[in-house]
Amino acid sequence: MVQYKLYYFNGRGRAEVIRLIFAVAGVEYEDIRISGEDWPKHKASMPLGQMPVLEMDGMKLCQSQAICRLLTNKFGLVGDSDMDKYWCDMFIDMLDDMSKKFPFTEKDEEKKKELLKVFLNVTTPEALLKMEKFYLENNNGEESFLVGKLSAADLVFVTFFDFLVPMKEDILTGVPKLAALYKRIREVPNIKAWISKRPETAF
Ligand SMILES: N[C@@H](CCC(=O)N[C@@H](CS)C(=O)NCC(=O)O)C(=O)O
Repeated sequence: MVQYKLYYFNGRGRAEVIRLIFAVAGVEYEDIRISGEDWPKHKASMPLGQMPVLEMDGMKLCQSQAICRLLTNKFGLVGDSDMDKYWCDMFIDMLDDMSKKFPFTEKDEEKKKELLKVFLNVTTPEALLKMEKFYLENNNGEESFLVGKLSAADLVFVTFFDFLVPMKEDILTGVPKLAALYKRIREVPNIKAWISKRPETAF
């Protein structure tokens, strides 16, 4: 059996999709959380001096999205047909575009507040309308997961909105089908179990 160790800070951040993949697949791993204080001691031992890092039978792998693709391919969470795989990647790219617009790096607090307002009230709701349209077209109007069966796209979606919903509770109100999808993903038994036991962290 492959031995997995996941190294990250004590937060969901860029590691949470990886944790959800393990939860859905029912695969054991060591969830190693390094404090900010201890990080300088570990930095040099990480391939790119950053985390998350997944250690697989002693081999340290970096870059969260590449790790996710490796695991979702391995555990069958990418959709069955070539077109489902395309849609899975396409939804992930859409979510990636949305998340890149979050003002993470803005240092000026006032400016950040303004940018965040636009992000939560304009930019993201507009992108969500397009996403909901694709979701319904792709599933012939059926209310299933983003590409029919549960896939990496759903895990990226739920992780992103677990981050945004506490900032704006009704962010999904304008897209009722995606709001229902968000709830449906969180009700998947292995996901629900992980969410209920994962450490409470700010982000
Ligand atoms: N593209 C990388 C980015 C990794 C990254 O920026 N990691 C941050 C935490 S989210 C980090 O390790 N920061 C500490 C440092 O750079 O010293 C990925 O997705 O894995």
